[in-house]
Amino acid sequence: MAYETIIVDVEDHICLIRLNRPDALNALNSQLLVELAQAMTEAQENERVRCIVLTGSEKAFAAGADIKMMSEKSFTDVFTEDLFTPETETMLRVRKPIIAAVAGYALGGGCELAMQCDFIIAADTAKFGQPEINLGVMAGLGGTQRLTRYIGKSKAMDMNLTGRFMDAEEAERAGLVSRVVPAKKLMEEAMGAAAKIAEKSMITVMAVKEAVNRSYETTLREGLLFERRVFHSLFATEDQKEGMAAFMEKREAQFRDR
Ligand code: CO8
Repeated sequence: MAYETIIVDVEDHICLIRLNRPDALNALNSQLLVELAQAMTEAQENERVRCIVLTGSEKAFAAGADIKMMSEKSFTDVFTEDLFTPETETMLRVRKPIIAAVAGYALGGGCELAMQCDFIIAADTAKFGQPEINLGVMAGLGGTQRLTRYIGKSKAMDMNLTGRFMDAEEAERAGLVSRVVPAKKLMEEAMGAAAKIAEKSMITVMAVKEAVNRSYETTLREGLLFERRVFHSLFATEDQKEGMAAFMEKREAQFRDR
């Protein structure tokens, strides 16, 4: 499918999706989110794709939801259309791993979109924030919920109430991002991480993603039981036999996703 607001490339088992509204610092409007949902669905369905990388530009991952688009909307409008919800929920159903590669601004809905990915690799230029309070609104796609779980109440309150930006170093310290790299190395690092994941057994990769995500939805006891049962079930796969045999034979495993 031809897209206008994103650029999609599939190469070496990795689907790279670039947000592409440079004039608006990749602000998220309905078209972009519909196209992103479509690209994510295609990546999920494409058997060649084993990992997805979502990125923006050097200046901005995304500077938030499109303020120009939202400014004329009424309560009735946003409530009735359930603004952005159907589009963004598609991404949560993707079972393949999604890495966010963030340089520059990841603000408001941009920070929330990055948090919907499985992990975030940040350039040293990255700036995260939930500045919606400056617009007389608040976060609506996870900025008060996911962010609080990721960085704790105190910092989440600080970010959401003052609207201040957090640089990459602070974001790593707080646990929002998994690693920080020089901006020039961002894509190399993100694609390298995706390539590493692409080498693994897809069944195991999807099981890990499901189990980690479960930890946010359930009690510790239930989560541990879920983890243990999924661990047990992986012994039904050929890839478990191959992975353990390869270790003992001191060779690389050849996983076949079954
Ligand atoms: N929406 C629309 N246009 C934007 C946005 C945005 N969020 N951010 C930047 N732009 C546009 C600017 O208007 C400007 O366009 P133009 O040249 O036509 O005037 C262009 O991008 C470049 O921006 P600036 O000139 O402002 O660039 P600077 O380098 O001076 O500043 C900043 C960069 C600091 C990122 C600044 O642009 C900024 O503060 N942007 C807004 C950040 C913001 O408030 N984001 C939160 C938006 S609200 C939100 O995300 C809610 C999400 C929840 C949705 C929930 C649904 C359920």
